[in-house]
Formats: sequence, structure tokens, C-alpha cells
Amino acid sequence: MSFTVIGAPLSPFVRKVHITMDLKNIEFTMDPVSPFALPEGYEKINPAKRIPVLKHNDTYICDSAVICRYLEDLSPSPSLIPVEPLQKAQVGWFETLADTELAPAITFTGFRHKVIYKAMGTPFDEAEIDAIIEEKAPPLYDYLNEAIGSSDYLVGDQLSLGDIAVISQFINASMGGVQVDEKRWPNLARYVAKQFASDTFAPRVAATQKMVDKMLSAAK
Ligand SMILES: N[C@@H](CCC(=O)N[C@@H](CS)C(=O)NCC(=O)O)C(=O)O
Repeated sequence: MSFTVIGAPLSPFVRKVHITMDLKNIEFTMDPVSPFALPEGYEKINPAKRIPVLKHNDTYICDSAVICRYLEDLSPSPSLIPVEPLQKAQVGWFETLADTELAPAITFTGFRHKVIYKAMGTPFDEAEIDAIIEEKAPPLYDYLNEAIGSSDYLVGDQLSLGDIAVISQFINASMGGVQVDEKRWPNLARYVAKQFASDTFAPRVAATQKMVDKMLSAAK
């Protein structure tokens, strides 16, 4: 079986797939593709023109959520999606919340503009971006703060795809200076800090920081 992950390692959606594959001990090669410079004909692989895409032998599978479910079916251990229906639905919901709400609120703002556009020299209005984060992030933080409570995991008592999706967005956002105020959202701030320091995420945080530092210093 041959697996290739097509995408940029800085993408939180690509990171979700990498973490899933690493936890499941599935070997893969990387085909680096920037979402800002897609190769000609990429729409034939993914008409949504997004990364990641997983190439499994000769077949392309699009969308990180679909890819991670495929990997879970192929290699169920360790389980990242519970079998119990309610927990499975909750994991799916936290993943959807991360991918479709947290991403535009904190990653496509805090990371894309304050890191990528800065590095590319693309002009943007920093105050406008801060205003979007200020408007969109707090209701999501309120919800997540309540959901996590005093637990270390969003669902049950073990790491799931829900945590991987949520923390992946926070990793990118943190690179753009987006922080969770620990006075306002103490549970969420504790959870994010603890996950950032965990064996699963600490190497990703360090690797992402290194890539970001390199990009920003090359742009100076
Ligand atoms: N739902 C997709 C979202 C992937 C996504 O938005 N990826 C970004 C990069 S982080 C992208 O490809 N953006 C290209 C664009 O916005 O045109 C998934 O989970 O794979």
C-alpha cells in the first residue's frame, strides 16, 4: 500500500492527516503543494482546489475529514473516532466546528494574514483582521470552554479526531499571535496549553514554529 499526502505541512488540515497517520503508524510520503500555487490540472484531482488530498495507490481522496475517516476504517487502532454512536457524533461535531468555524475565525485570519501574507509581502489591514477575530472567536471560545470543562479531551477520556482538528487550528492561530485569554476562558486555555505540551502536539508546535520563523525571517 502506498500513501502520499498532497499539501503543505503548515496547513492545519494537512496536519490533521499527518497526526492521524503517525498515530496509526501508517507510512506516507509527502508531495508538497502550496494552496496558493496549485499545480496545473490540480482541479482534476480536487475540484474544490484545496489541500490536503491523499493519494492511496492510484486513487485520490479529498478533504481531511473524509481522509481521516478512511484511515480510521483502514487502520482502526488506535481508535481516533469512537464506535459508540453518541461519542462518534460528538467527535464529528467538534471536527466540523474546527474545520468550518474555528478555521475562518482564527486561522484564515490570524495565521493566513499575519504569517503567510506577511511573509509573501501581500498587503492587508491588520486592524480589520483583528476585528474579525474579535467578533468571531469569542462565541466559539465560550462554547469550547464550556464543552471541555475540567477534562483533557473533548470527548470521553482519550484523544480523538475532535481534539486533533481543534488543536491543529490553535497551532496555526498561535503562530499569528492569537491567544486564548486564560482569565476569560480558563478551561479552554488550560486544555490548549496542555495539548500543546503533549507528546502528540509538542513536536508539531516546534516544527511549525521553526517553519514560520524561517518564512518570516526570509521575508525581512
Ligand atoms: N474542508 C477542507 C478544507 C481544506 C482547506 O481549506 N485547506 C486550505 C489550506 S489550509 C486550502 O486549500 N485553501 C485553498 C483556498 O482557500 O483556495 C479539508 O478539511 O480538507
